[in-house]
Amino acid sequence: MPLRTSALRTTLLAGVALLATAAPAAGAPVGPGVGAGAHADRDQAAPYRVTHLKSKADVDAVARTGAAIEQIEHGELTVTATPAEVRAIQRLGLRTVAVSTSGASAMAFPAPDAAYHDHAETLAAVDAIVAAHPTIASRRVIGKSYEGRDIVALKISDNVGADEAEPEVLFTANQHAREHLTVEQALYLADLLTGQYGADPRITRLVDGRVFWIVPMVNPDGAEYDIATGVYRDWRKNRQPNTGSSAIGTDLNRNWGYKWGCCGGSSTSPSSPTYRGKSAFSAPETAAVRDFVVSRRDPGTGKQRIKAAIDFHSYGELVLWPFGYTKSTVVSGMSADEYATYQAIGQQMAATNGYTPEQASDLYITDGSVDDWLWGQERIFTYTFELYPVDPDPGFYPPASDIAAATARNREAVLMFGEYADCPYRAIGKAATYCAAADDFAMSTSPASDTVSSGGSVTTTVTTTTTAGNPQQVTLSASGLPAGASAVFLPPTVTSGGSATMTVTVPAGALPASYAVTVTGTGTGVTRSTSYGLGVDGRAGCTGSNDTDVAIPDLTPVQSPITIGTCPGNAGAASSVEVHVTHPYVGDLTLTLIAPDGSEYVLRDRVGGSADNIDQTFPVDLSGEVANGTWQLKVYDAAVTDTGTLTGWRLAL
Ligand code: NO5
Ligand code: CA
Ligand code: ZN
Repeated sequence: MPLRTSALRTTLLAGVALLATAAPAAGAPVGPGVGAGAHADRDQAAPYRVTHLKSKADVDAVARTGAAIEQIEHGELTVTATPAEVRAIQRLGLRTVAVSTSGASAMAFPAPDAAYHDHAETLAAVDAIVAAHPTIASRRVIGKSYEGRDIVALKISDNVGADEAEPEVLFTANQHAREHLTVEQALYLADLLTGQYGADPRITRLVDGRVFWIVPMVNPDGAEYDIATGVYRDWRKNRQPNTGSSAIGTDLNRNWGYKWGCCGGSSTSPSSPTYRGKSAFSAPETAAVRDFVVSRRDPGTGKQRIKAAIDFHSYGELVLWPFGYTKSTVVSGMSADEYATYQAIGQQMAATNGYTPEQASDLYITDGSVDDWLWGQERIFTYTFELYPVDPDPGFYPPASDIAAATARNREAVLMFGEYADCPYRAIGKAATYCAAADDFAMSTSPASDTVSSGGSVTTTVTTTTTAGNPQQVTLSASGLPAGASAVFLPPTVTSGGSATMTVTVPAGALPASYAVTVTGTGTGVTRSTSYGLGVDGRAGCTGSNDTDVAIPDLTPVQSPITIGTCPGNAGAASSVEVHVTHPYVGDLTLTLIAPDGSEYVLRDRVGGSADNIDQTFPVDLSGEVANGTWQLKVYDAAVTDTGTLTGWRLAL
């Protein structure tokens, strides 16, 4: 049996077991008639820790002294005892340590542990992350603790200001006050995801494709109370008083509303470390996190956007999955495939951090835990990590020098978990069965290409097809149009599966040429596009082409004619010459257009270096030329060695 089980069992389980038998005495402060003289000097009573207990008989014996047992935890008692009761406890062979109550002014962590973050430092760390990475990090207060401290959530994602259609991942920490290392784990993850964004491609992909929510301190009152005197108080619960009892606190991880208090996995006694509270969500801290989680349901579909969660605890080095309330694996609310998925991912994560993977109830039965609620109620794949160490020494209080290694140890497990968030069932090869394919669509145009005269317009049909998942709204747009041209879609937005007409209107002065137009459909989840070939002709009767090949020898000009006979008046100011030449060294070439009257227009003069070929449209102002007549394109190769071919040209006047 691995040590880690004995560690947790001899601490928490011992406390729970002891409490069960000692319940009548331990359940509440001891009243009149129990313990001689207990009433007389009650107002001299003060808090003490009682250590060196050997058995549950010792607990009973302490109770018989009349001291009020406030807490049984971790093999120790906390009592409120009068001086006479303290002496009686000492006569039992037990030790008493006065607990300071002067902790009204909160202290930070004791000096050697200064690297740990108390509540104020945690908020400051979150604020610093947001300040350093404002485009991918934001912070919100999701509620207040019993004593009024802010419970804060850090959001990390690209487009952090928007609710995008991305799987969301929740990390919570510090439900249990003394489990301070969990806060450091949460802050480590916050630093990792923001600090490595743009640097580590895997983290960049995750931040782009997921939304991370980090709640680093669910139980700030308890955490502050634990450190308030400068000596750790070994506190677990929150700091909410209980009516009818002087015992303080609810175990937040027994206060969640799925099968709350069902199964002997929590206590009804306010003095118990596992007190479940007077009702589910009676603690403001669990209610705040619940309300936050519920708020992440998509308002339209009602679907929970948070797909995966880890709640961090210490200690024991465990990866735990639901349910905690039952030893059964497959029950209502947990199918065989769901259980197999939990087990597979749990084992894969544990293989990366060396923890022990098991169902939560393999450790001990818990009811009202956060995992059971997140999964049972919200269907969020949820794990509990029990962090370093395995052993009671250093237990809940590892030295600060252990923080870096203990938190970085979970890097791989957490990244892997984030990657699974879109479809955990991938871990058992059943993505196709359980994960509706992402919504997707394709686009096409019919006809796929067309020509238009400048000053005219042309229409094509844009068709969208749903290729996966559900249809989505697609907004249409076009780019790559001639200068000044417009594309109008009717309707401008279609539901994928539908079609629209695209009318492209080309201004009179548009440069006649071939344009590769991109038609883009912006969907709710993805963006798709298709290309549309648009040829722009010049004025009707004013265009011509010559596709006869003409060899281009070295140092000898060659010409290719186009005769225009039906173009009234002069050529246009926005005329164009489209030229296609194959040549291995176009830097040798000069291109000249010769008008019917012999005037020359140099289109290109030995530029372009060593590039291959010319496929280019040259704008040229020919408004001083009569249009009709024979035009010549003259090509001159001014250097020896390389030769080529004029394969064709086009004139639009
Ligand atoms: C947890 C379990 C859920 C593992 C608990 O020691 S712990 O209190 N962190 N263990 O009992 O809530
Ligand atoms: Ca995003
Ligand atoms: Zn815990």
